[in-house]
Amino acid sequence: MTIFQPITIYSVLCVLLLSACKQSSRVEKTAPTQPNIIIIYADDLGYGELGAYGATTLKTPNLDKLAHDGMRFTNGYAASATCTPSRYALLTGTYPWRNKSAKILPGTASLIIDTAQLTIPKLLKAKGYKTGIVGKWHLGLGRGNVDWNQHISPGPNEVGFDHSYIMAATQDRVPTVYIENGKVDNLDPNDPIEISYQQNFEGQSTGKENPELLKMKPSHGHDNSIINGISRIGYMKGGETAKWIDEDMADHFLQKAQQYVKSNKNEPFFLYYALQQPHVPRTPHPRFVGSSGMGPRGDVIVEADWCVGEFIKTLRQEGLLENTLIVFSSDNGPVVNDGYHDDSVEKLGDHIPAGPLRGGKYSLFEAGTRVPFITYWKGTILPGVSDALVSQLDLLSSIANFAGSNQKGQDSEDLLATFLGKSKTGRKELILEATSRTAFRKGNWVMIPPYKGKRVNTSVNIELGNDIIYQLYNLNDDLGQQNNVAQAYPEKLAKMITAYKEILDKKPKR
Ligand code: NG6
Ligand code: CA
Repeated sequence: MTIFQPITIYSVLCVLLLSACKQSSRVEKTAPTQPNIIIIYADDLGYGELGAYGATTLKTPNLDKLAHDGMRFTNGYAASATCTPSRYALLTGTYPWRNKSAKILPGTASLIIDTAQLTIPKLLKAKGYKTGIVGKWHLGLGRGNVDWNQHISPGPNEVGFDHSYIMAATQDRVPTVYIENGKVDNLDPNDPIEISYQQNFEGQSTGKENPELLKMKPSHGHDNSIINGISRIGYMKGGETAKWIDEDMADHFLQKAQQYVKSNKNEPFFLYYALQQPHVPRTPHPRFVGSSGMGPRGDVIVEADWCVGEFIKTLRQEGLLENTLIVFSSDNGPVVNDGYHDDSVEKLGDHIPAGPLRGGKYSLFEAGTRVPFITYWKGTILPGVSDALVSQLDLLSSIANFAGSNQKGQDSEDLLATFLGKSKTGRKELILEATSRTAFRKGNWVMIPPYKGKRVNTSVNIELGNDIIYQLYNLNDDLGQQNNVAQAYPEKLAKMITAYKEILDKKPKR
């Protein structure tokens, strides 16, 4: 009897251990232990554009719900007042002014993220995440002279994304095709694509020479190749079957994002869903035409809001909502007329895209970079409002912490507790950037150094923030930056200049 006893205990232990192992592997399959992460990123959506941020005429119920049920940041910033630099900073956690290529790029630009550089998808991949991007890229592709008919590389797949379904640059720039994992989607090899930003191809109509062919006319720029009745920036020939239909783009990207979630739901995943709205050309699907009463600009914001609602619905249906951190923001501030006559100015009515802020896209004033910024995680982030100073730059180090990685971005602060609503502490200071100029925020003060350029870009009707003297604003009592108090607070100004220069001068440029 005594001989058998240890064996019995041993076998009981083994059975227990085995069943525990089985159980844990089963648990892992159906409910990943690491929560999913999704960044939904709008293009040119201003601080005052959502109901949750004070809009009254424009209705954005789905984004409002996200904001009300999650954490709504009132001092959340994009790293720049234009697209490419903001997206560069978002993915790398590095200030865009450290990279001289981080400027608005043509569709033929080379990839501006070094393939050796740390990115959000790269660090997540190392932690076992599946990583995907659907939507606008605008960070360059290839190494110059891209042949659009071959495999296009390097691109998103070489900087950390397992899966990519993108447009190369912007909706108003050629090539107007979707690219899946480096391959133009639906391309007929017998009708190859040719792209140039210098000269037209023989026999191709342009907005400049054939305005009668246009359904949307340019107001400034945008008068090169005509595609789908809209003239673009740059010239394109061929690739007929691959060309996107602008009015279907929102549905198309939404479907790809939903598909991505469905096929990756059994493992932890990261999805960067980069919406194309409300950037020009604004082309709502016919079912949204007239939905805002504000013309195409309002209509595509309603459409984007709907897309977010549908996307969240998919997460709910797949049982993923309680296990997914969602971040929503925009790449830069608003612009009403950005190059097409689309009734955006005429039909704007009472809507104020910048809300209480001064400036807009391209501007060093607050509306250039301060944007809607929402974090949402059902059941984990308690509803609230946070005034903490946060930047999209900070997502890299915070997400790293979230996923159990000790990686850090060069200029990225770990504000995970703040993003999850557990702390009200933000960063102390932040360099703001707009079209290669910089300004500085510290606490509630903003300092803009002197810049000689014109004060107002009259084509887009936006104050750029330029002045020949130093500007200093106290956002505490002057959110709209109406009173330059540089002269009244010389010591404060001097301190701001020193702190600003310290950051600009001391850290190495890439
Ligand atoms: C500008 C375009 C503007 C927009 C912007 C990029 C002209 C006159 N204006 O050069 O329409 O495309 O670039 O916007 O061509 S961003 O949001 O991608 O930075
Ligand atoms: Ca943009």
